[in-house]
Amino acid sequence: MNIVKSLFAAGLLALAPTVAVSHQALAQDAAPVAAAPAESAAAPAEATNAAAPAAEEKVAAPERMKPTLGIGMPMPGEYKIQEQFSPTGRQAVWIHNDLLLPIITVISLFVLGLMLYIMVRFRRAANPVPSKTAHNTLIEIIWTVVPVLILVAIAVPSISLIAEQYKPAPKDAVTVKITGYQWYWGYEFPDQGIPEFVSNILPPEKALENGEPNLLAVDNRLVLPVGRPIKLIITGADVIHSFAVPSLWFKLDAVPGRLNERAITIEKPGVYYGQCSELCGIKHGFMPIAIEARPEAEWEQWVRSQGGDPKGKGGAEATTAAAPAPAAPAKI
Ligand SMILES: [Cu+2]
Repeated sequence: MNIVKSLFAAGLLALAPTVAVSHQALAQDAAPVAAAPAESAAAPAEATNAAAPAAEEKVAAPERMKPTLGIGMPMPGEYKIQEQFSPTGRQAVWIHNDLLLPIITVISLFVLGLMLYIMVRFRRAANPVPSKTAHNTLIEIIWTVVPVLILVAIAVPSISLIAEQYKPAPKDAVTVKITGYQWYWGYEFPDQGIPEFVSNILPPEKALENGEPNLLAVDNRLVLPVGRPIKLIITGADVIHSFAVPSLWFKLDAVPGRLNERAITIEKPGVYYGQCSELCGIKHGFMPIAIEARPEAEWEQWVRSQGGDPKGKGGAEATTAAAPAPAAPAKI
């Protein structure tokens, strides 16, 4: 009899916590449990309804832009800087073509002329007894001051160009995170909520079929708005790469563990090609860059087609909003 009593008591003891917990659980969940059937019944209907319009409303991406021959790409036999489509690019080309080249040409011709004059005028036959002049204060002042003035004339616009190139992006800039991989590029629009997508080189036959330059054409282009500041944040995932697009006057290293940043504004719609410009491994020459610059409305359409929100600061706000949430359990 004692054994039966003990077994019964043990059974009660064993079941007690389960019963208590289940009562507690029932008490706590009473309302949700009651509401649950209605919700669960409604849920599939809602899900179906939500899925159907989403499929219908899915925005189609704008048609792939055709590149213009000679624009945003190198041409055979070309020796000049590519035509520029950004304010800093035009400023840089002005410095190169209208300031540096004339100064270099004048100095080279002047030195060449001086040498020819000396070779003729002071040759042994014409000048058998050479002058022993060692110093001439006036000439020494001139050949010190004139080069200083020339260097200052070059320094003023070139330093202002450097400052312009690295000016921080304004608040309304579109942010793109660019990551260099061996051997392709990853693009992400954190504010628009577009997760990283990968951009790979197109095979030659596909590039030809598209009417695009071989070794520069890619499958997924980086689509950007025209006339709006764009903040490019660049990093590398494995080794150092370099994100370079000559016609947009852009080159910035993609260094693992570091975020390099530069702002850019593209002035005209078009396809602008570039390449990785840092020796990064065996397929370094096969990780091209293609930027498709579109008018704002078309860019917004593209963002929607990727499931993003063109106006959204989603990424930044979501991160800030989500930040206090993990802090809540710490208070308990
Ligand atoms: Cu690379």
